[in-house]
Amino acid sequence: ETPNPWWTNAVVYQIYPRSFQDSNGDGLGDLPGITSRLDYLQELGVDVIWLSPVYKSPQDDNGYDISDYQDIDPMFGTLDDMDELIAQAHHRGIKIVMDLVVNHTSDEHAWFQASRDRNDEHADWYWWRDARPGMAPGEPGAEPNNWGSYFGGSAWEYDEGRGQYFFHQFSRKQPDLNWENPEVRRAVYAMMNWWMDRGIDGFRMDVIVLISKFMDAQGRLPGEAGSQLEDNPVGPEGFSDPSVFCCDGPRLEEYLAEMRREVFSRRDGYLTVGEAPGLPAARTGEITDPKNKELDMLFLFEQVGIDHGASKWDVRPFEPKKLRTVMSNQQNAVRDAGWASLYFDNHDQPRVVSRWGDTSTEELRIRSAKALGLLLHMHRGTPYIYQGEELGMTNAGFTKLEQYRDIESIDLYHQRVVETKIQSSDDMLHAMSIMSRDNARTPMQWDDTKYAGFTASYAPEEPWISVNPNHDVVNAQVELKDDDSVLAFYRKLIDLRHTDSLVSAGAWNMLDENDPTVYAFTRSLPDGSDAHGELLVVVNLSSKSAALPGQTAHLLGVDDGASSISSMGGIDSEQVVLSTYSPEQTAASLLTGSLSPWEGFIYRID
Ligand code: TEU
Repeated sequence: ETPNPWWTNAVVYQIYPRSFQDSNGDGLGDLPGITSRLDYLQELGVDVIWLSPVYKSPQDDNGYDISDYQDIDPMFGTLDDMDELIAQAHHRGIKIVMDLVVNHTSDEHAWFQASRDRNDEHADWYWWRDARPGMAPGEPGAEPNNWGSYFGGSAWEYDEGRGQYFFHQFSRKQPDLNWENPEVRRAVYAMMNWWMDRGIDGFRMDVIVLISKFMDAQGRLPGEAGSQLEDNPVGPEGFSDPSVFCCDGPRLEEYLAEMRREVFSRRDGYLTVGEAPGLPAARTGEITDPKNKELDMLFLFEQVGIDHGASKWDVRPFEPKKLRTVMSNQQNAVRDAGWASLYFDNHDQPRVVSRWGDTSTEELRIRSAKALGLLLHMHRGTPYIYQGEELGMTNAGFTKLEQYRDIESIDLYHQRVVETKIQSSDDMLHAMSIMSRDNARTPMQWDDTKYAGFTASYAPEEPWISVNPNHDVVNAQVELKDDDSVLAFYRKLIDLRHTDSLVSAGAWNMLDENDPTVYAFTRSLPDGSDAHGELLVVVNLSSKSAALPGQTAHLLGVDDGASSISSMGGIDSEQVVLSTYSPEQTAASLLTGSLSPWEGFIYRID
């Protein structure tokens, strides 16, 4: 039995550099700012930092549009600053994982600029296609097929210079690379090795499941003239959805295995996590099975889709049963082989305490932030903390279009409200206040000064996006001094993962799967292992009190009223390992069989 890899009991902290810490007063986060905050991260106890992109970029999609993979954008600093961050992080026992964005480059990348010349050696590095036969190039409707971009409009952009269209799943400044071309793959692997040799510890791979596209035997994409493959129907926005033809394509695992061989086969101590929008949980077992030597883990999207209707702008209420079903699928997919990532927050998702918790009072915000953190971290997998999640930071509270910065929110506002009138302005602005990616991108809240300590209060420049007004009470400075803060609670969760092998390695078993609001499960190791007993995790995911569900009550020996407790040796508050209330309050809840709002706890059963 090979020992579990180091990342099975590691915790990863995601930094969105633009919003983490500004060190030179330009209102933009930067690398020296991150380095100045490493002691905070070391004290929190995280093992790895995942850095969202800091490479040279026109910043059309906040750095996910890269124009030079081997240089740092001046807004963040220099390669020397990057080397210093790597050294200082390693000095504190923290690894650095960078964001690999190779499904697409920026249109300002030298490769793309060269590719615009049909005779250049880079001519076939992107997806170039002629206009539909019989149509004038550049005319509406002349696009090679009906595919739409995730950021609105057609997924095809006409390039006058080359006289052809190029494909872009994301913005028109993010042309998709042609992974069918071995030269593209070779160049990507060379760049990855250059970074690994520079001392980083792995990659988070942006939309990596989209790099292999479905084509017919002649290489024609679905819906293209003469293609054997039928396209999806055109939707209300006037375009068809390309995702099913670009997700988990026929050569994906071939490419992932090749990348593993070319970059990681002679290395150790690294971590690879692939972002997998659209990938069903069942595929995780294969792609992260160590035998297949592809990826260590994946970011799945089913849990961050449970409150989406036809689109994420069609917001549905949070239903704990839906969350339980999705998380259960993900846990079962890697029960025997492979590994799960655990996340609710990142730079693309609204903040979970606003999304699924309750921020109507400070007490409920704190309790629900702790409850959701405990729920996530106690599953089997590697937990990811997004900057500020450990503070219980909330959504931005924006009400006006001009407060937003994210290309996805702004471009889709125009597509849905102005161009196609799918939604009214009020509806879309309301949906954006709940779902926009900018909710996660307001500056990190360090203290209660004017700009929350993200940038100096005397800084010449305002932060690039507004600071949340609640930074006067929600900030690291105040929480570092409070043993009952969300921050202190996250530190305990991280410590538990480092010290208790039941948390990192224990099997996950669901309880009471039909309960509408109480989410319960156990973590246990096979008999004879070093950890004793099992851990019971119970979370009331609502702002109302809730009855202890049947299977859970039975496991605790409290299922037939208080009488049995005295005979069963009773509930012992000493066995409450962690609670969003006090151990004594939770012991009392178990005696009465009624959980308080957002009461979540871990109970050790010997
Ligand atoms: O996100 C991919 C992705 O699927 C997101 O666009 C997500 O689906 C959407 O934002 C939720 O509505 C990655 C990066 O994390 C994101 O920031 C980039 O915009 C995108 O890829 C393109 O690189």
